[in-house]
Amino acid sequence: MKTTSKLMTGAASIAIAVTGALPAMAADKWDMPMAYSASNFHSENGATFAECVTAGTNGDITITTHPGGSLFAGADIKRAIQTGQVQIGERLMSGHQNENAVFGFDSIPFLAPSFDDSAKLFEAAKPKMEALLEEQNLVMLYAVPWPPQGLYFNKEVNSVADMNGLKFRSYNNATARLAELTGMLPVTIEAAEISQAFATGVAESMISSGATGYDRKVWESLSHFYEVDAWLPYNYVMVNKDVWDGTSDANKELITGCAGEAQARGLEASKAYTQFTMDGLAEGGMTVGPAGETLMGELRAIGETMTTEWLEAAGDDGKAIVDAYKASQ
Ligand code: PCA
Repeated sequence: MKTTSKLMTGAASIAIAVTGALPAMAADKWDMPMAYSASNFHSENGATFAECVTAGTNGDITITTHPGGSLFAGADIKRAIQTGQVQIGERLMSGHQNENAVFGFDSIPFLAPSFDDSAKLFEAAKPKMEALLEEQNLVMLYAVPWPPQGLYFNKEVNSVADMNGLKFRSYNNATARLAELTGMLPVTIEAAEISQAFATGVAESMISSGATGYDRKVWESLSHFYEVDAWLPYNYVMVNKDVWDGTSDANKELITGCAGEAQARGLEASKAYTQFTMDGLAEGGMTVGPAGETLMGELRAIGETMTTEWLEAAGDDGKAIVDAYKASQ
């Protein structure tokens, strides 16, 4: 708005002189829905990013975060940004796997089970992700992985047979498929809702990070966390492309700088939270440790099935991502 007023045409200046009306000088207000609780490290990171933008643009752009699914639930956040109901927001990237299998590149069991591997996989996938998002009127600003994914249960589990018939909370297509292949019953539940789901028995197990179990205090209902290191799914922050295109170059540069800092800070937080939150689960009373060899062997076989299925569903784009990742290793 400020730029527009400076560049105002002569005719507009005359109109103002005549009517006495001032051009709107109101700062841009961006609402940023986020699906995870305010205390989660992604949400804290997003709040710091928002402050960085608000302070750096001298209030030209004010970003207000809305964590915990309080403005839009996770599943609705991307559409809200695409359609301009909000300007910016954060979502689990693999949550879009039902639109296009390629979005699930980060939820392929055992393909990239460490922070280093997952960073390489993300770099391999990034150009395709950016192109896909642009087609959907979205611009990715930064992305941060969750800690490695492990299995939660309300009993000791040593093999896939022990999982048979359990109600399993899923958060994307890959987790629902994992449930099917292990004889469990998938039910999709947002992270913000899981404490209640476990307390009421709607779900009895899940795959997630130590961070999510810790945030949601799942030790109140669950007893075991098995480190499996299946994959590290990404959350990302995206902005509506029309909003982005309408942002001044100076502000774009500032926001890109804040996003770069958020990406680096988020990665460090994710690493630090890996052990911190597993310790927290143990302090809460859970049995925490690596999955046994039998279970791991069975999960690896299921992982191969899921990899084959994903490559079929994701076609040439999926193959190009996996090839680029393998070449970077
Ligand atoms: N927490 C999120 C996604 C992955 C994770 O570690 C969740 O459980 O919804």
